[in-house]
Amino acid sequence: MRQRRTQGHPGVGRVLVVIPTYNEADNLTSIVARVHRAAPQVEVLVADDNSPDGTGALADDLARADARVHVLHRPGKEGLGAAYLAGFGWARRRGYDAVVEMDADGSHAPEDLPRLLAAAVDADVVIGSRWTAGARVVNWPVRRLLLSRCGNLYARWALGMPVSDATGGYRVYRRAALAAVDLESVCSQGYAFQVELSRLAHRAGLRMVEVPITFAERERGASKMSPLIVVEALWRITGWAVQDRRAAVRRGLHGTPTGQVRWP
Ligand SMILES: Nc1nc2c(ncn2[C@@H]2O[C@H](COP(=O)(O)OP(=O)(O)OP(=O)(O)O)[C@@H](O)[C@H]2O)c(=O)[nH]1
Ligand SMILES: [Mg+2]
Repeated sequence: MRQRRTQGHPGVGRVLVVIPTYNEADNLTSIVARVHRAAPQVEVLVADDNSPDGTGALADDLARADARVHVLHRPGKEGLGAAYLAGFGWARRRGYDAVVEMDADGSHAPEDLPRLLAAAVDADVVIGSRWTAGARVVNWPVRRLLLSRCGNLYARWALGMPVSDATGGYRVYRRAALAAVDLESVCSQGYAFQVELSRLAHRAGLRMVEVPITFAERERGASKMSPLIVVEALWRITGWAVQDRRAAVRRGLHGTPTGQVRWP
């Protein structure tokens, strides 16, 4: 029997889990089933970039069987950031109270979702963190561990944000959080996309909370991580850091704030 839509998550309201996909046919069915086992009341939006492996058609099958599943078909591969922005817009137009970011590859355990949503009751942004006490990273090679750890230390130092895992992509944004940041100004794609949203949220004065997660290396399908994504993140973080320092100097000279965030 086709599942019906739900009434929402207690204390948070209607929740949409946005899952961006590119060639995730081996993972999609299981991740969506795990989401609904862990949190039956949430809805899922698969944002597929016309995956050549048929992930989009598979998502349509899942949506036909379950009214809690939706599909956003995009014409071609444009990167994680663009897929999430399209998903956020879709959620805002339909009045969801919170949006969750989750990878399709199983690295973000749906079983952690109830804890993230519980934290969202008193926060604007919840970050599932690999680098706070109680978190675990499973099966990652040392070079990936080092890259993530060093990248996050650099982002924290360069941007002055009290966030341990600014590159992490397992998050909850309450509706107020998405309204408070200027999503149209966001231009980055990979890891930098998560850092950029963290920075905008921090600058908007939003309540950000980190919850430890168990992060596992993907078991099926191919990673879309590339050296370009790392270079983009380093480049952009350094650019924002320079921008922030220049703005601080100008404030010192003229005594006027120069924030980039558009306030609601
Ligand atoms: N729609 C869409 N989804 C994407 C794109 N690139 C990556 N994704 C999805 O974004 C999620 C994260 O991508 P991964 O390939 O796992 O990248 P990653 O997690 O940074 O890298 P690994 O740790 O190596 O897995 C997955 O669900 C991908 O299918 C894209 O261009 N468009
Ligand atoms: Mg991954």
